[in-house]
Amino acid sequence: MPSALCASKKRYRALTRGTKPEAGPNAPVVYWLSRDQRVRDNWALLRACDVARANDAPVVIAFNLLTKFLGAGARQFGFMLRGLRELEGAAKAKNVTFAMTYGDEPAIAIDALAKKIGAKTIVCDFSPLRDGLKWRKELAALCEARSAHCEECDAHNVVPCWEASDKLEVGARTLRGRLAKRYPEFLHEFPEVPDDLPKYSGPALDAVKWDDIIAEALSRGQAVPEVTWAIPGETAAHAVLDDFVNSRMKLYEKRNDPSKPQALSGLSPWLHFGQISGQRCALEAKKAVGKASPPAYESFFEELVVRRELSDNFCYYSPKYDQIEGQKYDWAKDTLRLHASDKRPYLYSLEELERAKTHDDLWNAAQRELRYGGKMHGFCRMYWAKKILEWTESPEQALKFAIYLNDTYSLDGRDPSGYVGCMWSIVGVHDQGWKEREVFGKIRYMAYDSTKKKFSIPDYIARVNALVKAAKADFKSGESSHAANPGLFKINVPAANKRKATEEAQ
Ligand code: FAD
Ligand code: FO1
Repeated sequence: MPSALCASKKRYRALTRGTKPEAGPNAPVVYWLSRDQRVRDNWALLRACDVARANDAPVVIAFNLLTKFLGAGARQFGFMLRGLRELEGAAKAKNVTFAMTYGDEPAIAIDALAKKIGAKTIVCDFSPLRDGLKWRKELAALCEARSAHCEECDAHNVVPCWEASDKLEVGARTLRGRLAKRYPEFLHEFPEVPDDLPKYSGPALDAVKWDDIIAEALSRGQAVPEVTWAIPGETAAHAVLDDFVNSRMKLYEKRNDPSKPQALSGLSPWLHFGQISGQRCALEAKKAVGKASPPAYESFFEELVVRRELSDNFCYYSPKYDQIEGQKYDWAKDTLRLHASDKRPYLYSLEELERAKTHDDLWNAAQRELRYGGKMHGFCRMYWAKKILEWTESPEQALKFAIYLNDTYSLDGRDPSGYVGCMWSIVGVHDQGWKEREVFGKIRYMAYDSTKKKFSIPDYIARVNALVKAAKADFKSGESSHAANPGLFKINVPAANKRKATEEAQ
């Protein structure tokens, strides 16, 4: 038997009871790909390959296309589908067939596909969000009913979420040490996907009509159009990582200055859709540490691994992760309740917020960056969410509005880090109590006057104005201009990966 590619058995676990992985030349292994949309550096795909290799079976990657997902529009569906189109080609190069199913009942669709092709083993990737958990549970029940085997493999986190901790962590302080103990076991290089797997030769699978499904998704979600600067897919993701670790990580200590956006990696859209592995980013950053400085690398690692994996921990162990009750600690819920009827200095409707019509030029710029650029600077996200608490009728309304705006406009929204970011800002999750004040109670406050001492607000506003102008021009022309990228970094990809060239090639 070949040695295992997914060497650690702790990365995956069975979702069905009383079954074991079975496969054969006429019984392919299905990898149901959802959160980790890549071929390289994907533990779930590697696990599927292990089961296949041990049984001389082919691997089929199945993706179920939803019609709606947490408010995503053309911006996010376009990014995802264009990335998947590239993935289909990368999978084919490894003898792995890509199949698409459709509709808002993914468990039923994936199980039907598995039955059709005679698959008795399905490997899923992992998500701590409630819909992802529900889908996988439903699929496991369907598999169990026909004695098929279903397992999940955490391909998103360095340390699998359930291995990192078996409980809700207080904060980064408590998770950091737990993760560090497990790096020797989990933070290592990835093997290649083998290219000698047998080719799938079962019942014919429908070819994916990419142009049609992309056109349909864009038309359905046209209220929030695509941002053309963000080149989707694995190749672009690696180009962003390469540019960051080799040329920009040295700036990372300036990450809290929104007028210097190149200091941030800009990786979150690709990480969110799993077009790149967080573990790959951590490995490459470590290799490039000599080009930056140890503190820059360490701060990046802290955000990329500790904070990101803390978000999964929160959503997994706090099922109400997007509601005030999701905060476990009474001090925060009590203080918000006590100040719920405090007079707000301003009150804005959702529409006023959405259209950036507040009295605050910094807040309006941040909202415009989100709306037109598809990604808000990390520092501004905290200020932006806290001001929504200050200017809406209640903490419940503030949280609802913040999550709605983030999920609707951000490429990286609908993500554990987004729910935790909003919960940190508005509900004090992973934070401590601060000096009590109106509206916020003991929740940490951020003031315009102190923020303006930290960076040049006029420089940030000027940059966002240029971004909005470029984004509007791109929208008309279909071009992809540098100034429209909120991170102002270059994405060095072959011409074929660029938007216009790709479409002309169709
Ligand atoms: P970098 O600073 O280069 O960080 C690299 C990676 O580390 C990020 O891509 C991300 O995966 C991770 N990371 C960085 N900061 C955090 C953090 N505070 N918590 C968890 N992971 C982090 N992040 C999202 O991915 N999606 C969201 O929808 C989202 N919404 C947010 C909303 C609010 C109100 C707040 C306060 C934060 C939110 N964040 C979100 C976290 C963070 O702001 C973004 O991850 C970051 O700005 C992404 O840009 P970057 O990749 O250039 O960041
Ligand atoms: N995952 C899917 O399996 N199918 C989809 O159609 C799909 C759409 C989608 C749109 C926006 C977005 O941000 C993510 C999307 N995802 C989709 C991925 C989804 O986040 C993951 O499947 C999560 O694991 C769900 O909890």
